[in-house]
Amino acid sequence: MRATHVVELPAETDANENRYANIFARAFPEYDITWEIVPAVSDYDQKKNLAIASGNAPDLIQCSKTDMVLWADQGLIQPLDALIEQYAPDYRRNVAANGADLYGRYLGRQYSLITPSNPMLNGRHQFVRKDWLDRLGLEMPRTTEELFTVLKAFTFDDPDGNGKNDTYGMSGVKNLAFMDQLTSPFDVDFDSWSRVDGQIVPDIIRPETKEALAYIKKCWEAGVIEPDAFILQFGEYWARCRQGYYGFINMYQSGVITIANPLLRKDNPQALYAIVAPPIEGPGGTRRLSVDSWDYWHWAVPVAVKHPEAGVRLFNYSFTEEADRLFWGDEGVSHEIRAGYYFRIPRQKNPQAWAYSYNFVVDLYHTRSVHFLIEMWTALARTGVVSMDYVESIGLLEEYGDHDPYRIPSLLEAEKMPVLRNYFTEMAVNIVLGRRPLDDFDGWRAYFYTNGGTEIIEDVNRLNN
Ligand SMILES: [Ca+2]
Repeated sequence: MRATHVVELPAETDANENRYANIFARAFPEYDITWEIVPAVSDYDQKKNLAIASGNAPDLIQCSKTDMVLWADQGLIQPLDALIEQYAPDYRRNVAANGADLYGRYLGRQYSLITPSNPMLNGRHQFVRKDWLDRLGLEMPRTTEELFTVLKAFTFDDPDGNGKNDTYGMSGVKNLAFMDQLTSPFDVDFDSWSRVDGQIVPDIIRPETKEALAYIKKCWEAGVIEPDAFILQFGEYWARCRQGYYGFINMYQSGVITIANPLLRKDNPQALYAIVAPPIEGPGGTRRLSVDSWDYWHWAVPVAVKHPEAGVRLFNYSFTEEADRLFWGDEGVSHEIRAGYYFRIPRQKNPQAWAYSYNFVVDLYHTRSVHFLIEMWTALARTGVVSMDYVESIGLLEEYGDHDPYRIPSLLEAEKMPVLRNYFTEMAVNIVLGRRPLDDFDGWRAYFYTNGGTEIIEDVNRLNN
């Protein structure tokens, strides 16, 4: 069988005679596997389209979501539902169980296998100033009521102890963005869609959004949200997060752990944005973290291949525990095991060998399972490359992450939704600021449905169910 992969191999490495290729060859002696390696994404675009259009496509072809939709429409690739059911138990356990496989669905069928990794590596999290909690003798808040109490203390009780009234409970970004700590407990994210009773609907029309708006309004009226919150640009918000003006922030984990915390500690060794764990629980018992797109690469199987199951099996292998171990690279070169734990060997000790195994783990092997990621970050944390917060943050995303079920963009949605979304945002901000009554939300829902919303929902569901 033939499989494509876009990756930059170390110099002078034979695509079919290297450690990576040999691992697959050993795992699947019944197939004669040929890897077709393309070093750059820019070259790959042309090559893959040429291959599939000429009927000379490999058995397993790496592609984008756009390719997948286009090729499925043209009948060039095959649905994989039955093959995944039969041949990909490890893929199902690691990817489908998280709902991430929905990215590969189109018109009710699974047309591609997907490689999830990005959001877990740098997901958005809610952080709280742990040192402020400690100074004021407060516990980590668990509910929306406790969160409200802490937000007030962070605004009015001089949590940084400098005698000045110069802090806020929290802030946000223009158009009610980056305020997940106030919306997630109500099971909504204003940018997302959710599956409700089998139908995918935008969160901004769900009744829970009205509850979330009531809570944001309450916080606003109590003065715990920075006055600029609804007009800040992302860059301004992030700059103020780094300067330590806010008690709660919503931010990408790498930014907080590797940039904001070290910066704050220069002036104050106690300063620490810690992950809010577990996430704040809403009145309905929901704990949720909004997770950005899992979408990375797709892998499709063309219609005319001899062994369609071979590509699916090969892909599934990447999710087995055996593969996790193998892809750590060579013991003594890329890692060592001490007391049962994996420790990364610093790159400086053996740059060439390490680079080779690094390519294995990071470039070739996109299809990492979640437990592998946790183990990888744990190992990096033990060797001091990152802090243990990283490990914790990935575990929390795995446990509470809510993955937007809306995967394939609808043209109708792209055309009509922005106008409706603007209407919602303006109304929502006015409700929070007290310029309009909360019950205007009910009128908004009616407006949405009669101004294209019904058709948008139908179209999105047609494409994604
Ligand atoms: Ca102060």
